[in-house]
Amino acid sequence: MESISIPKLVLLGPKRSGKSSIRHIVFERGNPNEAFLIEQNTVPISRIYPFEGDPMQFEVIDCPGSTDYLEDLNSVLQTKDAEGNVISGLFSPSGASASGTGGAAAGGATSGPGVGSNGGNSGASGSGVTPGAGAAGIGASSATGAGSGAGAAAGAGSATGLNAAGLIHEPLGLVLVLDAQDEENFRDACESFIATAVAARKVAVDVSCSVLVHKMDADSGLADESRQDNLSQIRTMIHEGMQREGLPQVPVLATSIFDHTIFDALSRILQRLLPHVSELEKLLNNFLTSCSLNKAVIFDIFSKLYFASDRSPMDVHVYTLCTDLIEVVLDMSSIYDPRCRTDEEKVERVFAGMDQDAKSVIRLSNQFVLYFRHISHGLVLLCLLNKESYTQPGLMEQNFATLRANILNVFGTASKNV
Ligand SMILES: Nc1nc2c(ncn2[C@@H]2O[C@H](COP(=O)(O)OP(=O)(O)OP(=O)(O)O)[C@@H](O)[C@H]2O)c(=O)[nH]1
Ligand SMILES: [Mg+2]
Repeated sequence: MESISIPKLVLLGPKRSGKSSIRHIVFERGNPNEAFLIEQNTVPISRIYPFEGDPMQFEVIDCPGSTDYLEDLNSVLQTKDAEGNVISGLFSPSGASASGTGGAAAGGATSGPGVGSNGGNSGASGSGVTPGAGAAGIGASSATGAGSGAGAAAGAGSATGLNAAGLIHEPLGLVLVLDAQDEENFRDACESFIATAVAARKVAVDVSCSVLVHKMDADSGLADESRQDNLSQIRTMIHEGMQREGLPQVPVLATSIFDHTIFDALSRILQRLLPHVSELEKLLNNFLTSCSLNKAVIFDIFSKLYFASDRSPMDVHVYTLCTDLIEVVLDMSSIYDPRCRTDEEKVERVFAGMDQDAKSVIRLSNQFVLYFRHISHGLVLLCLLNKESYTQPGLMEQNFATLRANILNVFGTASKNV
């Protein structure tokens, strides 16, 4: 089966920092109040979101808690031959023959089910993924079949242990999730992450890193002041580490599953990974000007993440208004349908009933109008505008028809380029 190249978002971090909660709450519409029920995972969990066939697909890999992120990355990014068989881990021991550029290095073992995305025994959208038995590994970790080799010191990211440059072509997002209360682990986790970023940039064409200082909420049991102190401590560690290694600075974002911050952070992170975001932003800017809008955003209706926005900054009030409207549309569309018991069923029914004319316009009690249109698959357009600007709905319809055609054109071009 031909594998599809889609961006990968890898969640790394110490045990219990909140990686699986983030995956479940954001990408699977989980209930934050039930996050404590989520079980610890001991193998990486890989899933494709939002849905099969969606024009803005990506893969999320939720790694088990650890402190050696280079090893984690090695186990989830394996190279495969033309038949999709795993032939090596990403980082081979230095003694192994890392063959030429673009070729999969032969250093690793030759068997073992794939981890993560699109191959091996574990389907891309399957549940658990088992670390490949044959992954070449780094340092002391499974050097199976690779012969001796000194092995790069785990976490050190030594170039001696790396395979050929440019091996990974799909955009790779590395996200370090830290528990804001876990002061003891901050330094080690940050250093291990920086070493991983150094190593990943040697083998992947397009890597972007981010740090989430997570559990920044009253439920965490830490006083607000201490949380802020920890946040600035982590910002300094990451800033200094990146500077030392000559790497570009990375965003360090405060998040919690109990408010919009985690959705906002992941929206921003995904916008750096997903294809066509800049084209979509240009189209939204033009639409905003031609219809005198205050804000125009493309959301994924299922996750409530926004994948593109006009150039004006997204603020929390606009985000909340937009996501409230999404909930209203989902509820109204499914209210009389007994088949809609779960959120997933609701969204599926909405898709089934949603055509290109699906639309909702809500006049708010202040001076604003909220405008909703379906674009394609789970993607919807949300706009905020002044009531005075909504005097010619016909013109807005016409402009939207052009916008939608242009967006579909962007996706059409996209699929040809894959
Ligand atoms: N207060 C607070 N607790 C959170 C938040 N996110 C997750 N938690 C809690 O943190 C605990 C650990 O969450 P998990 O998602 O299992 O953490 P993990 O990083 O996947 O853990 P491992 O699988 O061991 O690596 C759970 O009890 C969650 O309820 C948050 O934003 N705020
Ligand atoms: Mg977990």
